[in-house]
Parts: sequence; structure tokens; C-alpha cells
Amino acid sequence: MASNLHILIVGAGFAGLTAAIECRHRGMRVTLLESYPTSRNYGDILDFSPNGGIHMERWDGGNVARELLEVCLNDTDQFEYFKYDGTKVLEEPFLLKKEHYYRLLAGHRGEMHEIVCNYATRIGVDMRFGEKVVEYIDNDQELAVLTESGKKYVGDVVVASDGPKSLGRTQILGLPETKVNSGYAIYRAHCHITDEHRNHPLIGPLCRKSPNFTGMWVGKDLHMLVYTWKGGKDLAWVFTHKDEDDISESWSFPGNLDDAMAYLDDAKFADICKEIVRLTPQDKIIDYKLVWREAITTWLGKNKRSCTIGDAAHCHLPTSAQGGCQAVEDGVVLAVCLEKAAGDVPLALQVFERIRFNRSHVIHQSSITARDDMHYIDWESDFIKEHPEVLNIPRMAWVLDFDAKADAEEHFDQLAADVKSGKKGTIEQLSLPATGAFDLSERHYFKESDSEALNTAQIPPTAVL
Ligand SMILES: Cc1cc2nc3c(=O)[nH]c(=O)nc-3n(C[C@H](O)[C@H](O)[C@H](O)COP(=O)(O)OP(=O)(O)OC[C@H]3O[C@@H](n4cnc5c(N)ncnc54)[C@H](O)[C@@H]3O)c2cc1C
Ligand SMILES: *[C@@H]1O[C@H](CO)[C@@H](O)[C@H](O)[C@H]1NC(C)=O
Ligand SMILES: *[C@@H]1O[C@H](CO)[C@@H](O)[C@H](O)[C@H]1NC(C)=O
Ligand SMILES: CC(=O)N[C@H]1CO[C@H](CO)[C@@H](O)[C@@H]1O
Repeated sequence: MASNLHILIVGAGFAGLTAAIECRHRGMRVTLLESYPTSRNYGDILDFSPNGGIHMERWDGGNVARELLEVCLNDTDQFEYFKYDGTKVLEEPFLLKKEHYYRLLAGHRGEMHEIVCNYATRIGVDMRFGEKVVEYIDNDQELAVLTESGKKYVGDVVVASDGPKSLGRTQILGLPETKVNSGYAIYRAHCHITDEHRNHPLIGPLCRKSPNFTGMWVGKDLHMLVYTWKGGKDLAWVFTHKDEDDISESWSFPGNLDDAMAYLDDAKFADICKEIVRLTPQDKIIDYKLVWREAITTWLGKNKRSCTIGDAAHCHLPTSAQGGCQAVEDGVVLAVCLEKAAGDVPLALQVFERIRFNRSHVIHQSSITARDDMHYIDWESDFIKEHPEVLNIPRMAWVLDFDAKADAEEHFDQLAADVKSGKKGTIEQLSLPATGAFDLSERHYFKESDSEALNTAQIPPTAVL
């Protein structure tokens, strides 16, 4: 029985937290080890699209999503796209459908993380902060991890949701460390809106109490996102730019204001962008080098009792806008498979991988294509006039309107039969189809015929589920 299993999870990012919560819901015992001392205040803006948020909306009868929405963008009406010089090119509704209201969760990562950690603790996940795993033991005799504090934890399943720098990937999968510089870096900041912002002729209009503002400016090799929310209290911005420098993976590498400004100057960005950066307190600016890793062909340890999930398995760049959602989908599907396999861990993990691989792979690769489509626009050509949707942060219906739980429940038996019968093939051949692509033809969320739906989205009073 699945409920007899002890699931040992390493890393309390959104992949590990989701796996922990969903396994607890199914009666399993869960221990979650996290090297950070607390959940508080790490990161700046993090977005969950409806395909990630749908699972959070189910937690505690909608209460977790309601709590999240208190700190998230919650009265934004448009997402605006601009050419680097400030010309508006495209405008889209922020909320694509009424039922997305509690599923589109964008806000400060640390605040959101704390809410989800508290829920995990409430439902009985054994959360151990300040426990850094230094070794994975996965052999025929033993499945365990050792921590820096000298403790050993054993489990029936070991899940490495330890993020981009994953020790699990090198030790469980036996892969060499293969990080590659993506050639890009981001500057990012989260700060409080001050009177200087409010009184500024260009920035003031973005800081009204209600509405909130979300928008993006796009130029050659650079794009910048700006969000304001919390009734005119919080502002975050992030911009991606070329950077061939040394690879660093720290989230807290301090950024230099003048360097950031120089990139915007070189790319001839509008004054409003430069002013937003200029008004940011120097100690809030983070310079983060983006690391990319090629897809790997298995996420499972050799005895199929351990696995990597989330960024440890498929390290997203922010341009896919799906890193958090794909981490959540992994966690949900893993729990469904463990439950359905009724105690047969190797079966559960193999089916998990076959359900997740193709979908996650296609979305992972879009990290690159979506960025390049934006960065290499020829602004003088007719193409951009005819296809402003190339600017679109990927919001394809096949990605967003997807319920990974229902999908896993539907396909488990068929894939379990494939595993048991020893069906041969590559992971791509054995996996479920991804059901969509990142072609230009799929970039418009709405077909012209349902454009009515755009303007009439009314906020529902309570969670839809
Ligand atoms: C501190 C932090 C801030 C972030 N800020 C942003 C942000 O502002 N915007 C954004 O879009 N994305 C941010 N991300 C990334 C985003 O959360 C992830 O890309 C996405 O949610 C995938 O989640 P994940 O759980 O797979 O990995 P991660 O979120 O990277 O989580 C991995 C977790 O594992 C822990 N861990 C790693 N190694 C060990 C170990 N040996 N022992 C124990 N624990 C370990 C890490 O401390 C981390 O909490 C941030 C991630 C982190 C860790
Ligand atoms: C929206 O955010 C504001 C500001 O943080 C908060 O006061 C309000 O309660 C939130 N509304 C909802 C519906 O969560
Ligand atoms: C999985 O994706 C690959 C391309 O990445 C494709 O060739 C293969 O047919 C897909 N598998 C299935 C079962 O659709
Ligand atoms: C919901 C809401 O308050 N929307 C506002 C968003 O911002 C625009 C102007 O930028 C307002 O016109 C909307 O009312």
C-alpha cells in the first residue's frame, strides 16, 4: 500500500513542497529536508500559471489559493507589451479566463513560499529546515541521505527536488556536472513603492492603488518585465541580457546599478525602464547568471527508488515562464503514481517519468525559443506588425489549460501495462505525447471567435472548485 511508504524529499522549493503535500494527501509519511534555515523572503517575483495554480487551488478547499492571492497580483487587468523605445505593441488580458482567477498566482516568491510551507506543516509533513544533504546513498542494501549535521535519514523513496545545482542529479543519476552558461544573465529586484515612484512623471501612473501594472519591453538581446501590485505598495522588475561572463549560481549576487543601467542604455531602452532601475535601492538589485542544462534522458536512479524532479531534472530559464509550474506538475504526478502503484515504487517512478517527460521537455526547450523569438525581432520588418504575438510570453492553451492530476489518473494504467510488459523504446517513444508545440500558430491563447471572452472576465467571489 502506498500509505505505508515513507517519502524522503530533499529540497523544499515548489517541486519538493508539492510532492510532499500531495503525498501527504494520499496518506504517505513525508520527511522534507531543506538546507535553508527558514522559508522566509528568498527571491523576488515568481509566477504560477493556471496549470500550476490549479493544484494549489485544490489545497484545503481553496484556502491556500485565497491566502496566496492576498499577497499576489490580484486586480491586474492587462498585460502590456512594448517595443524597447516605449511604443505599445500588444495588450492582453491578464486573466485569460474566469476560472483562472485563483490559479494565476504571481507575487513575491518568499511570501508565497511561506504560505505553502505553513500548509505543508499543518497537514503533517515533517519539515526539517537547516538540514543540508551532503550525500545520497542508493544501492541494493540502502536508500538514505546523509546531512551536514551528521544525521542519516532513510526512506522507501528518495526524491531529489534540490534545484538547478542538484547534488541528486550527480549522485543518484551518476551524471557529471554539466552546467553551461546560457550566455544570458538577469538583473532583478523587488522593492517597496515610495513617494519618489508615485510622484515620478513616468513611473507614477504604474503605481496607482488599483489597478496594478504588468508589462514588458522588448529590444535586441534584452527584455524587461515590470510588475506593481499590493495596492500600489510593491514593485518588481527583471531584465534578461547577454552575459558571457563567469558562471555563478548564487541567488544573492549583488548587482551594480551602473552596470544594469549601461545595458539599458546600450539597447536604447525607454526612459521609463531606466528610471525604474534608477529608483531601486542598490542593495535590492540582484545579478543572476542564467545557467542552462541540456535535457537528460532519465530522471530515475538505477534501482528506480529515487528520482530527480523540478529544476533538478529540467532546469528552466525564466523565459519559459513555466519553471515553477512544471515543478508543481512533477510533484502532483509523482504522488498520483505512487498512490496508484500501491507500493510498487519502481513501477510508480517509471510511469511518472513517462507521463511527464515529453510535456516537460517541450516546455523546457521553449525557454530558448521564446527568448530568441523576442530578442531577434527585426523591428523594421512587416513581420512584427503582422505577428505581435511573437512577443507573447508563452501562454498557449495546451500548456495553461492542463490538469496534470487528471491526466496522470487517466493514463496510469496504460503506461503501467507498458512498463510491466517491458515495452522497448527511447524515453520519447515511451512517453505520452506533449499535445502541443511552441509554434507561432499556437501563440494566441484566444481564437478570434472567442475574443468576446477577453473583456467580460468577471472575478468569481470564491474558488471555482
Ligand atoms: C532561494 C530561491 C529564490 C528563487 N527566486 C526566484 C524568483 O525570484 N523568481 C523565479 O522565477 N524563480 C525563483 N526561484 C526559482 C524557482 O522557484 C524554481 O525555478 C522553480 O520553482 C522550480 O522549483 P524547484 O523546487 O525545482 O527548485 P528550487 O526552487 O530551486 O528549490 C530547490 C530547493 O532545494 C534546496 N536544496 C538544494 N540543495 C540542497 C541540499 N543539498 N540539501 C537540502 N536542500 C537543498 C534549496 O535550498 C531550495 O530550497 C528561486 C529559487 C530559490 C531556491
Ligand atoms: C488583493 O491584494 C490586496 C493587497 O495586498 C489585499 O488587501 C486584498 O485582500 C487582496 N484581494 C484578494 C481577493 O485576495
Ligand atoms: C515525444 O516527443 C518527441 C519529440 O521531442 C517526439 O518525437 C515523440 O514522438 C513524442 N512521443 C510521443 C509518444 O508522442
Ligand atoms: C482591475 C483594475 O483596477 N484595472 C485597472 C488597470 O489599470 C487600468 C489603467 O492602467 C485601469 O483603467 C483599470 O481600471
